[in-house]
Amino acid sequence: MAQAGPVHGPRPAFEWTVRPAGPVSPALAEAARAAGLSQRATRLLAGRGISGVDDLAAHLGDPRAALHDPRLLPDAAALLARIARARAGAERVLVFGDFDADGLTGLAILVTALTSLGLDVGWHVPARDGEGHGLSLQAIDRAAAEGRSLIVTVDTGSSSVAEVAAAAARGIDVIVTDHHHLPPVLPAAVALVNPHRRDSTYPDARLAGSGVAFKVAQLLLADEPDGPPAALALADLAIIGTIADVAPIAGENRAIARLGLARLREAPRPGLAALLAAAGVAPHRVDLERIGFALAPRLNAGGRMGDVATAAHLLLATDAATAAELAARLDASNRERRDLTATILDEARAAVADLPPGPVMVTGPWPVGIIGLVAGRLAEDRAAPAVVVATGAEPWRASARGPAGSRLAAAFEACADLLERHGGHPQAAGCQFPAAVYPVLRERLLPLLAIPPDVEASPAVTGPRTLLLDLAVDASEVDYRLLHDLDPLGPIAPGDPEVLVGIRGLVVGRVRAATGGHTSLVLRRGREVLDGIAFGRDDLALSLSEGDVVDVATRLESRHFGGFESLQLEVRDVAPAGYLAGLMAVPGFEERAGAVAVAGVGG
Ligand SMILES: [Mn+2]
Repeated sequence: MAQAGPVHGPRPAFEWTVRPAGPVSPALAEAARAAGLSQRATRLLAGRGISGVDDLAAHLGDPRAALHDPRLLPDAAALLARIARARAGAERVLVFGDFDADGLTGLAILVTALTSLGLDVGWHVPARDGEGHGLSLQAIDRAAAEGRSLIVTVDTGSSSVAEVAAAAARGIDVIVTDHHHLPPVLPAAVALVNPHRRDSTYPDARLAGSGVAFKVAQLLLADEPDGPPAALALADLAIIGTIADVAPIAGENRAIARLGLARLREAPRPGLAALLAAAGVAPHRVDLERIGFALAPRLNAGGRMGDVATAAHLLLATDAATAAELAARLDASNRERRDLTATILDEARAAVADLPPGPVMVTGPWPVGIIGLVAGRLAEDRAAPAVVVATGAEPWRASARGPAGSRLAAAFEACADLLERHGGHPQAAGCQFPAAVYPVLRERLLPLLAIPPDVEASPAVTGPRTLLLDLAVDASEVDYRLLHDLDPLGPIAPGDPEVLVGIRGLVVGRVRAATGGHTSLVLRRGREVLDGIAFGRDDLALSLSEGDVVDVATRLESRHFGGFESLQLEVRDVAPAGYLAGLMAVPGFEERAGAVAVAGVGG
């Protein structure tokens, strides 16, 4: 088992832990066998907590069975009645979506669904800098100018009391579809479809704005010819918004994830196919993480760079040529956004360089779409809350980010008398205020942002970085059967522990630095080689040498290239050979990880 070779090579950068396999009851073993799972796959699932027969059915069964009846949405009947009236009267409709990836994908869902009902549908996305959050008066003007008598909002509108009233005064009805928390006074909308309504009996309130839009599409198309499958085919859009909004991938969201991923991998719509190509992601390799770091930022980039319409046009594109052109434009916006973020980050870092440790507040004439990203990086740099203020236009807008233990939203709340608007969470919040109050605000806010010393010292904030491995195997056991056994563990949401394998006893062949701060590796097992890439680990190119015998902590992927398929390792960490054997030799490990589980499967 353990490699007898010399123990040298790099120390691991992380502390590795092998996840103990969960208990496999005879009933689970039987159900898993019936579902075609191997014993190893069953143990791996049990290790991740899927250890009951019902859990297994929900995890692997038909995702359509996990979707709830859309008629349970609050105001479903009122919405259907108003849309039926719009169809009967050949009314023109305006869909109003928020400018982020959740709002944009939700907008594309409802524009598609309403258009397929034969309605004349226009759309409007508010400018991030000029129109802000909520239904905008500009959109109402536009609806009036275009003769549209019904506005349907997506991912926004629950707080738009004045705007809904303004629309009504001009003879325009509003249907709100949203997932944001509701204020005490609700807008007088024809329908207010929000699963967070106090009187809502909808079974799962974790839907994102695009998820609510997806459910509304199911509701609208339920009785149309070919309507139900057409509604399900919109799950690819819904999952992008769901991931971008960091909604939990559980319950109905997980069903949307499975449906959406299948569609993205097998038959991506033209706009998404073009966006994947621009991001360099092959459709069959799309997973939730790639949606989070490749698709969502590109959809957001247009809005951040002052061009909100491109992303919506892209999502609605019906031909590949148009889609490719729009995707290229968004990709350029994304690069521009990255460059601009880097420049602004340099400016902001310089502004705080000489300040003592602790919370900071910096100002600059920066785009509102970027200050949140900059605040996040500053907070990371300094391990302390950071507030970044955009001073380009009155009122000033601020974005705050902080490490665990921060109380950002509460600090803003305590200064509410100075603020025009504020909101958010403990670790991410925002506000807006007249420039004149800045000196007073700064003086009051900074002490409120300080994290108490006892919190700062807690291991949750400063603890060692760990890698949680789903299993450890010998180098000879790495094959397509292993990849196949790992597959049922997904889809994994960004931020959740990824599926990692510890591989014992590989020999380093070629190792070289790759562009972008990565290391490319060739790892040998006997006469065979495995290709590996270690993203963000340029240190490995220096610390590894040919001939080193190592253990690796890695993701296992299948790569298609030139008509061939091969296993590829996405290496997270490297340790000297024997490191994994040492972990497994801890007393009691075998019992927890193997013996009990195997006995269960046998019984
Ligand atoms: Mn949202």
